[in-house]
Amino acid sequence: MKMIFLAALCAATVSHAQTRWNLASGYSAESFHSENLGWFAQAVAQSSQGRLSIAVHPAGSMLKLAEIPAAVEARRVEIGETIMSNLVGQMPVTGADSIPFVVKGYSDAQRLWSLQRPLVQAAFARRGLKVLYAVPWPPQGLYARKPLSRLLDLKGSAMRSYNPATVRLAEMLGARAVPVPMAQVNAALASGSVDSMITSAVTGVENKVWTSVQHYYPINAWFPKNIVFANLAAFDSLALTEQGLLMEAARQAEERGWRLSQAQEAEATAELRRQGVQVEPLPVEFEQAFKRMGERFSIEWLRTVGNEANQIFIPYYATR
Ligand code: PCA
Repeated sequence: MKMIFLAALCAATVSHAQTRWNLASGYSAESFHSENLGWFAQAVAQSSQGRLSIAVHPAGSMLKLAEIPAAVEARRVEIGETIMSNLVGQMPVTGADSIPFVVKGYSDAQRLWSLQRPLVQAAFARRGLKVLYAVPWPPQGLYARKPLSRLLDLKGSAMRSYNPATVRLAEMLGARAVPVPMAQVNAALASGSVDSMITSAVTGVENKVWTSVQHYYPINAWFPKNIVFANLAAFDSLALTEQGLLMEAARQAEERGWRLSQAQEAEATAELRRQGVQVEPLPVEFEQAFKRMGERFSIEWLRTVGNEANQIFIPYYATR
């Protein structure tokens, strides 16, 4: 009898216990992704009435971007955010995010994510990770110091890279890939160590690129997503109610994040213009040559991934 009473007491204590988690992100605190992480943490704290609280550590203040996935796997931090396509080496299916010229707009990006999500969830689960939500960066455009008229103009230039896909593209273009974290883009452009780069309008604005770069070609090359994920064992150790509240907050943060991303695309492109950056389409021949290169890129990726890639792209093109 005493035993039963004690067990009941313990259970009651556990369900009222406060769980404090940390969340590591490598992107700047001002970025819309980080703002959304703050919203997510607050939503969880509110809905769980403080039983689960999440402290957000942006801008690499806890862990650098590249260190985050392994740290969450090892449960050194309970939640992490990374750019999904960075994980293509360990989880090839995440590479669907940065195949050039496949996704043409936000609704395509949504469709891609809904097809990719079950495979991504399974791949994360195999590494002991629980997917919470994913939000895209605005579409990726091409920035250049000098106006571009043909693909060859990029040959021999220094091109900033931020994931394996941008490294491979630079290679295909005959350019030199220079890895630069997002927060150091401005300094890299100013020092002349980078001549061109593919990234979003919003990243251009955050880095005030106009001080060294005056040309932006909004080629909508791809819509890479940031993914937010928890250590699976940590997730499983939460009470079922908290698990549900966490997933509900994640669902809402995902919806909210997609809306923010889309709003940022328009605002940031307008800001680039206001700051004197010439925003214009690529010359037609350049664009065609670039798209052919994109096709070569996708064939390479399809070959390395095989069947899982078909599971995404056969329905993707069938429902277009
Ligand atoms: N900004 C991030 C990733 C994609 C983007 O738009 C960066 O440039 O590193």
